[in-house]
Amino acid sequence: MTDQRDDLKDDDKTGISRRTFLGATAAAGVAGAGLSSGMIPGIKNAEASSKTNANGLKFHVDPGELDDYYGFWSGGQSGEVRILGVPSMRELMRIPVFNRDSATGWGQTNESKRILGDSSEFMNGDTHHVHGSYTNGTYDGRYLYVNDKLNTRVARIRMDIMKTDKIVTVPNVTSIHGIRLQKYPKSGLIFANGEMIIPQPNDGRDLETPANYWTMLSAIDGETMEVVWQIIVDGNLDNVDTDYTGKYACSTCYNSARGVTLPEMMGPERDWAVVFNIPAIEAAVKAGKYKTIGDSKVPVIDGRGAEKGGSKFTMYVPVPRSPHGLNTTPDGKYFIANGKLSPTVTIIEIAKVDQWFAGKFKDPRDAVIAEPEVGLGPLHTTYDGRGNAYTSVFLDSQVVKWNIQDAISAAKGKKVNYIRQKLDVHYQIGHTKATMAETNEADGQWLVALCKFSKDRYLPVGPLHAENDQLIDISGDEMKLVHDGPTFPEPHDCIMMRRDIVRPARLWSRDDPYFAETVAMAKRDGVVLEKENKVIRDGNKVRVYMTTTAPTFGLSNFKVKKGNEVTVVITNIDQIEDLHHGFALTNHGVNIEIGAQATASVTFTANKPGVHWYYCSWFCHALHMEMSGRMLVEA
Ligand code: CUK
Ligand code: CUA
Repeated sequence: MTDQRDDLKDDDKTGISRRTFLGATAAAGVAGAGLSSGMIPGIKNAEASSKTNANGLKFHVDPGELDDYYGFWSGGQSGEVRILGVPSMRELMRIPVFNRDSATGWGQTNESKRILGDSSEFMNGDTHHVHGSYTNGTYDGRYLYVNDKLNTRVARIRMDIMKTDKIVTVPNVTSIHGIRLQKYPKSGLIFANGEMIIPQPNDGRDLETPANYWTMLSAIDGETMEVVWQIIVDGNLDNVDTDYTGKYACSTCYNSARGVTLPEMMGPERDWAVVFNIPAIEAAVKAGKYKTIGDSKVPVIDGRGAEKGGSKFTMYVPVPRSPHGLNTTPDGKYFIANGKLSPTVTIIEIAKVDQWFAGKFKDPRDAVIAEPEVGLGPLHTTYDGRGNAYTSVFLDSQVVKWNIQDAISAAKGKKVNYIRQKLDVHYQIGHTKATMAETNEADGQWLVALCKFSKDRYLPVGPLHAENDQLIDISGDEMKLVHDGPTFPEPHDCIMMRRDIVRPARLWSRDDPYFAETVAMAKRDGVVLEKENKVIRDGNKVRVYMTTTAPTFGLSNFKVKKGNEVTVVITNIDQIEDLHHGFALTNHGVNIEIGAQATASVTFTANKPGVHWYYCSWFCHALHMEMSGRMLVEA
């Protein structure tokens, strides 16, 4: 990993803040003049004016103050991931993943196209679930993983540079919805739910024979991002979570009738939560007891058999029909499935899952130890680490706080009210998530309600409304709504991570694998990227290498012929944190970001004879406007 920092509040690692640099160079009018001047204290804590609420938790983050948590939000139809500060709910950054990004050139640079791979033909995605990598049951700050429901992909984001670094298209399934990571000893495996059922293989056969449509859970290696095995199930897979020993994944599974129309899907009274026995599946794969489907080489295991309660790989726990969210309690004791159409949540005891797989009892339903009623339309549940659960109820537009042990006692006949509080949210809530809730360090400080609707809550902005991510203080006995946060549609889910876990780089490292292939290409061309400005002509191909340092490009012009395939490779040799340059080529749709110490490249065809200016598109210097050059295209 590249440059990492010990203390967020230190000033720039290089000892030169961007502010110092810009101020000094603006005065001197030349690059580099500010390098020896002193630091400007960048960040101050303004404790005096902090606002607290009735629970005493500070929710107002003053200018210059830092948030306590990083929030990672999926971006829904935008296909991206967003970074928010919590509790301020300030949006800090967007990470393009499956979308195209005009600011950074994601989807346009050669480096990003390599990562997008074959699927770079798609310009979009639909991200629902973002999760952080684990070591020993809690976040380790290495990676984020996110699904693409639209184009059946899973992407990984490196948390040091906060850029997408691998994407895999999952074979044999269509539409990846829920994803979760193995929590112990580390992730390990990424479990991805294929949602919709399709013929196997989906090559034109069985078009009119839905009885032959199936879907699968896929396991992806978190390091290589290769699909290592898949397992066929009865029904459609919705959401998934894992236990805290690395043994199980559990998915909600609807459409047990495997219908293809709504009435067919609504037929049965019960669907399932399916528990996957990971060691049993891995043993079968290792023993070669699998098949492959179509062109795919991925081992496929048969995990069907719901009518018998399951198989040695799967346990089908009956739950009320069309369940949705599935969330493991941070103590690792229970899987909780959310009823959606039923006003209940179903508590499955994981110790009983062990017993069932060991053959100690027959009916998987006996692993359900309580099914408390919480409200209308339960979608997702999150936890405070103090024994309370918080369930989003979509139809009631509420977050319902309830006590897990009390709900279990009530199911055993004890007269006890397990509901602690129902808080109105504004409104039509989808996911809800508490800080660190998906880890064994759930700390019960903040909870976010991701509301799908915000009508009447904000200034109207046309028929399309913002969504409303509401921040709720859960540190005390009572939930307190403290903040409304409008967001661009549609974050489905988010996670919130203590800030000490996240160690972002401040500058690129010259040996970063992100642009290693481009560096290798330069080497083949005999070009030293950090020093040389050179044009290499290779038949119809032209490779233009140049450095940038504020406020100049290494080449003030370069000449090509009409029809040349031009690759421009830029290396930003500035060493100043936050000092990016852009390479924007007019009338060619080219605009990419080059971070300090990074190399980025872009390839296009020069098909218009004439003079075409390129300019720096990221403000970098007092003479930023003058940072430009000409591409001369001969007829
Ligand atoms: S799903 Cu959207 S509200 Cu895709 Cu996690 Cu439940
Ligand atoms: Cu370089 Cu603006």
